[in-house]
Amino acid sequence: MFEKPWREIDWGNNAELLKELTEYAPQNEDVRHLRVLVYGPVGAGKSSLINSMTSALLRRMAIPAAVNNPQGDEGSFTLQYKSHRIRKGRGQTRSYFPFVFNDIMGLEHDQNVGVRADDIKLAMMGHVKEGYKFNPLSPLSTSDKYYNPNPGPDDRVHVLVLVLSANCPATNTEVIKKMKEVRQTARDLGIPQIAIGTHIDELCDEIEKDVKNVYKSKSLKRKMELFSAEVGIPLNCIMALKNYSEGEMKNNPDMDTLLLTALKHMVDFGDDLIEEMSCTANGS
Ligand SMILES: Nc1nc2c(ncn2[C@@H]2O[C@H](COP(=O)(O)OP(=O)(O)O)[C@@H](O)[C@H]2O)c(=O)[nH]1
Ligand SMILES: [Mg+2]
Repeated sequence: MFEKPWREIDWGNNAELLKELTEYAPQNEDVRHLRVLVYGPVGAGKSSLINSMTSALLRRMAIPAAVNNPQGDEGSFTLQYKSHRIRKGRGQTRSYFPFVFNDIMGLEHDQNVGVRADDIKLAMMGHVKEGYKFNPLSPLSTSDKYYNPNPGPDDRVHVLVLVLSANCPATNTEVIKKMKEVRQTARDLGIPQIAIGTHIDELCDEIEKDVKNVYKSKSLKRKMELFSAEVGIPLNCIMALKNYSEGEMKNNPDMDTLLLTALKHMVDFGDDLIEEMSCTANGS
């Protein structure tokens, strides 16, 4: 453990983060919601991340929007393109947060399993319609009814989030190759990128005892540096957090701080792209 954390986190300031996230709205009126595309290997914690950020925002355990059911036929292997929204308020005042999450299993070393890199590209560009079931063996064709030929500004992806487990051995070279391809595409499309390291509690006992130790752990820092080198995402765009998994009944404020901080980064990054899009549209 380092004596001092190598990254400063504003613990105990959830109210401010919640306020900023609750008040957020895209300034571009053509964009109803900011779209976050979450990808990564199966089991990394993508569905859990969406559920955990929902819990952190609502300050209560929420019925999972992205159900993770390893036994069920849906389960982690679902290849359907589906947007997850987060409900804000209840009854008469019911509305949704202006961000949506899409979750795809994109990084399997077995090329017969995961979503294809060319399909991830189509999703980033907004060409994939809700409900499409990805086929690992063939890309979505332009004649398919799930192909959207004219994506609107909120069909496209505004921020790309790579989820990796910190508790995994070195990443497979095929997977790294595919990640690089996806990352390159995102860069060409001007889509900002963030990486999230999950399962940090399983990597380090001190983090398991207290998540506030996250940026004091030497093993986690090494792991994040390794991620950064492997996937080519700068260290300052990689965040670590612990997801809620089975067992928790109540929010943990420190876990929420990490979740909300990560969500705030996603929204800030995505909003940069939305701003840029409106400048381009206005010709300025
Ligand atoms: N200990 C721990 N378990 C996690 C964490 N994130 C996810 N999990 C568990 O890892 C398993 C896979 O998570 P899931 O969200 O389904 O991964 P996905 O396939 O990427 O959607 C589930 O049993 C989760 O409860 C985490 O941060 N810590
Ligand atoms: Mg999942």
